[in-house]
Amino acid sequence: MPTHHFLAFDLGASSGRAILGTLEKSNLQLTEVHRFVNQMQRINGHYFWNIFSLFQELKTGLSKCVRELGIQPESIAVDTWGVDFAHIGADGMILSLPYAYRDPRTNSAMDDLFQLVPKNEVYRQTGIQFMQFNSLFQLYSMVKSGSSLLPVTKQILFTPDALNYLFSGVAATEFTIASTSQMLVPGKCEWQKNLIEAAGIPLNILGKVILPGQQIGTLLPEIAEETGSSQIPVVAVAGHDTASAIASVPAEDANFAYISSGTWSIFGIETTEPIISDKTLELNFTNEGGVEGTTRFLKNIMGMWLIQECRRIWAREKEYSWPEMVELAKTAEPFRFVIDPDDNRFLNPENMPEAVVVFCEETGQGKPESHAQIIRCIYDSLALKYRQVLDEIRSVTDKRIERIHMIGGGCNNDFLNQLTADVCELPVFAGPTEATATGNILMQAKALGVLSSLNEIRKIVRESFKLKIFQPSGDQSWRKAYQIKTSE
Ligand code: LFR
Repeated sequence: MPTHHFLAFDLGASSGRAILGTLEKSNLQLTEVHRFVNQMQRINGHYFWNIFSLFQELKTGLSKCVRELGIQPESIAVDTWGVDFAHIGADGMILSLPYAYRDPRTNSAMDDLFQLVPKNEVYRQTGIQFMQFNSLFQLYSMVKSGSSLLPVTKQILFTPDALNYLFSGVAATEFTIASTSQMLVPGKCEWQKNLIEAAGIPLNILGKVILPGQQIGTLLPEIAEETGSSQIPVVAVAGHDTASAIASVPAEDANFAYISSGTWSIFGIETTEPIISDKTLELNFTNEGGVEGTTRFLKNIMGMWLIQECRRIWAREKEYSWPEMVELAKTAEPFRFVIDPDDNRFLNPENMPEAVVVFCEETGQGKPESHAQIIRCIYDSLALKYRQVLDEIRSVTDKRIERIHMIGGGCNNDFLNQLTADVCELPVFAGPTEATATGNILMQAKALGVLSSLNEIRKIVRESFKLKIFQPSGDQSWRKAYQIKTSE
């Protein structure tokens, strides 16, 4: 097999990267070509993504790959966070900066929509976890507030689709990212028409949904010229970052759960069919679309966001590195303070450490006084939340779960990996760190006919990356806190 090169653009809520994947036989090597900061922009009291500067950064990534590394990739593909979308006008222009999902405009949108379509009905029709920022509620809030943007929108494109569009001129809507909208029929490339119409959202702004793993177009000539690239294929991979990450879980069999650990901790299992019942509604599980006909049955847990935000606030006085924060946590008493990481107050507070302290005080636990105690509280609470979600999954499926695959940037955190193994009482297999870019790259290889199946993708991941295994230590000190937490 000749050597193949693919360029992945992986955008997260706090950073974006261009990563080159070099595939030689069954060995994949990654090279970070370009990295840049991403940040919500606060404008007129609202939060937006600057899609135009993001696009510029992606072009820089491609140009560096071609001009500095001297490598012409065979294709490019984009993955990003979920739910957000750009508005395309009748003349094909992107009409505004896309709103960012943490914008408060959707604060009451769920309750408002449930007046029109009851909550259980929305769940039955979509199988998606209720989060106020799902595209369904974003769009409904625009309908309700009489947005001036919606009437002039010809089509919406989710973030990866919008970037693909800027690269290729082709407006395609990819299944995994569309599934985060809460507007698809569960497990299908089909819009849930009645729900969309009941919400007053114009159906004609939603494009035909296509499966991941196919070429949608080629690089526009002017972009090829600007970047020095040839007119290579633009591929729709699993456009949702989490779906790309899960495609690269290095599992040999099906008996695993995964945690995709980044700004969010995404805890779930892979299933062949959506699981939708009164119980999964009550527990608020989601059924997002995966690659090759799989469903991602999972829960979004507010993950490293809590740590990132503490770090941002404390940086006004003291800048901590990530490892320093972990070392600090180790000095504090375990399981002394516990929060619910998914409490709404943590979604976008002005001051995260203060929000954590107030939660502890209001729940009668006293007041964490030091940074160490706050960080320890967040890590302990995440591990306890993982255990809770694991128990919930076990209560709704009979799937065997023998180990947890921890993937994504957060899997470098040995402390949290061990804590997770202890509290979940399962071995934790950590790696790959670059799960999302890996899934993106290997799906490009599949789209171009170099690879043929998800099994083959996962075999390459196993052979290319070294995993670290954390065995449960048997320490039971978490149990008391877990009992208090689950009987709240
Ligand atoms: C992770 C992620 C989650 C999604 C959240 C918001 O980056 O994509 O899966 O729920 O961001 O879109």
